[in-house]
Amino acid sequence: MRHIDGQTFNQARPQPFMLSPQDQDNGFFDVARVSSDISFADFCDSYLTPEVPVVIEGAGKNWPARERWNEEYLHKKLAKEASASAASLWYWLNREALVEDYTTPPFINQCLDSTAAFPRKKHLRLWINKKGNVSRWHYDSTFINVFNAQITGTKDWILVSPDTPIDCYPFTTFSIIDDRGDAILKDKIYTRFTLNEGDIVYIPPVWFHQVTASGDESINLNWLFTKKETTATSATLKREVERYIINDYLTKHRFKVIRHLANQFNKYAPAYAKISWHYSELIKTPYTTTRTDLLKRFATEVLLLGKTLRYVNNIKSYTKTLSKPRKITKI
Ligand SMILES: O=C(O)CCC(=O)C(=O)O
Ligand SMILES: [Fe+2]
Repeated sequence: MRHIDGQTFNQARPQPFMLSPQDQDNGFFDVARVSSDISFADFCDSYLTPEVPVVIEGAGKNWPARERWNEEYLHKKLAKEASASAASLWYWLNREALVEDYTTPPFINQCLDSTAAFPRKKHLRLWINKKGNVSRWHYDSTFINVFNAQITGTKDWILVSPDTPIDCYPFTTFSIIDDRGDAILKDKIYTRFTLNEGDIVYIPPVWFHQVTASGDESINLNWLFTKKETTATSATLKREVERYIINDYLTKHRFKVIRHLANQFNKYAPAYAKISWHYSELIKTPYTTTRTDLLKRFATEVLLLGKTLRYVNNIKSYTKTLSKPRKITKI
């Protein structure tokens, strides 16, 4: 049974992720493109359930936001918006914010409202980025699914499949910055494309991405949700499950000192490194971990410390280049 009331989007068996590499020697594939009138059922079958990225073209072509939004306009609005807060790299908003300027496509509302997704309070992120801003390789933690709408400007995206992971700093979802440029894509399954004004990209859970603001001022709006269940079994999914189980074990450890260290880490680590899970239970996956898997994971992550120390200065210089959100002065 599939998609009854749109509430069972993970019940269907996914199709294996079929690539159509243009060159058998490398893993490049063209991102799928669909029109914005795609139905929720088709979106589930082709993209959401099998966790395949897709660009939804023209969804926002008539949104007033395209004309109205710039940093000054948004700051005036955010000052009056109760739900607005600044995070490390973006602003948080709830779903009632700024709705006079855009319309959420119906299939996105159905994803967010489905009982097959964990309830969440903060559904929207808003990014305001200068030309040239690079969000370096990472995947979004907590198995988040992202719809990223390009409101103004353009962004160049590279997405890497979770089946061909990129090394991250230990326990984080943030890739080691080692300046290898495109060499990082060797042996990866990936796609690259430009997201134009009015288009939305769907980023499935644990897909790696690097995003460069190529247009003048780039403003992006994201809708977020996490499915309660996935049928995916990628290497990155396994890592992510193990990260949460290890974190859970340490934060509930019978020795207070271990609980304390684990909690302090999560309190002070940068957003991308935190491993707290905010939902009622861990996402259901076909993957069951053994003690050996967890020990291996722990060892693998600890071994990455060496590489981390070698590149730690890269993080410092990189963070200086990011366009950070301005403080919101509430009125
Ligand atoms: O737009 C960007 O620079 C980053 C976007 C991103 O990482 C996301 O939508 O998850
Ligand atoms: Fe991201």
